Amino acid sequence: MHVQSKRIAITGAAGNIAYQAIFRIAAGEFLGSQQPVALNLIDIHPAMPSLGGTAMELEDCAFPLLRDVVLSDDLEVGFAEVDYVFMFGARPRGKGMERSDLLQENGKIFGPQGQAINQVASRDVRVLVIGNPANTNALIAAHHAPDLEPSQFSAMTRLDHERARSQLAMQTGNPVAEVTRMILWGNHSPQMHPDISYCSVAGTPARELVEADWYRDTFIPMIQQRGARVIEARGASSAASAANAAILHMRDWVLGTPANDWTSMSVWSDGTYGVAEDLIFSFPCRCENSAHQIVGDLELDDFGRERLKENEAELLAERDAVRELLS
Ligand code: NAX
Repeated sequence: MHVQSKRIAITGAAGNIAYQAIFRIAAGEFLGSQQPVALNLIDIHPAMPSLGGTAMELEDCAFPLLRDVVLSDDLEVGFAEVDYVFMFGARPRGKGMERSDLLQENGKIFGPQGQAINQVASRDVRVLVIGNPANTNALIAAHHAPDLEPSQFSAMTRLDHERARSQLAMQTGNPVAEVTRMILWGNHSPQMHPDISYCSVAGTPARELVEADWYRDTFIPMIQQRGARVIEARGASSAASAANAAILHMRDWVLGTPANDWTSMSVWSDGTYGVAEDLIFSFPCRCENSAHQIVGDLELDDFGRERLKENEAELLAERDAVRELLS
């Protein structure tokens, strides 16, 4: 039986995270071993020679599922009829650059990209923004795609979610596969809130397995600062783990979250948990057939509610800083 290829766009394709993601996607780790794929690799003009090298390596892998590779610095070519988009491309924070400058500079990238996706991508496209500040970049892209639903855009907090699962597994001496129902709330920033209130470890509530002090004073800051610790150690930011999380995020969104578990995704807020609408905010989500649903019926304690408010305030301030870039 002939199976039609799915076309996947990857921005920032000449960058570090993309280099860790592209080969895994071409090997079938995103859509499975029966689904042929075509890759549209997008970057800025000066990166095209380097991208040519990546294309040669893809040929040299002779991946059975890989049917086509397009390289482009033209958004209308790059996003034409794509089914899925991984947006890694972004400007790094330069020396002396304030967070507000970074928001502005990257906002200018994500507006035109959202517009091009709106014009030429598949009407069922699913978009994941990884480039920082990821949540607000995703909001800008969604605002520039009025013919699509805001729910077709998301930002990545999955790396933070997996970091939290892994540290809890190590602290309790369990295999990480036994850690379910972790929640990562809010913004992909040091303000993010990793929440173990509903987490289960090998069937036991996590709260019964760890001290409250360890959770608040050690675990939460460790997850919030993990990206910075990786940069200190490697001299470069997380790449393989970020690529892994991006593939997990998209795979669960499209193919579904496991039964009896959920994941954390930054998605358009519809007011659930009292979070202001029109923000891209990380919530616990269940997915099925490329649709996500926010798990909206969890009780929050005062501590959790305060952390959500802090994250909401930070994202509202980010939105205000790019107000003129939102159409
Ligand atoms: P790199 O600097 O290695 O790569 C970025 C790539 O984007 C470069 O090839 C650059 O030419 C390209 N680019 C710049 N402007 C572009 C445009 N207008 N269109 C297309 N491509 C463009 O960064 P890398 O280490 O790959 O990180 C990519 C992004 O992920 C960064 O913004 C980084 O901060 C962010 N991260 C987000 C994480 C998350 O959990 N959400 C974690 C990892 C990472 O820090």
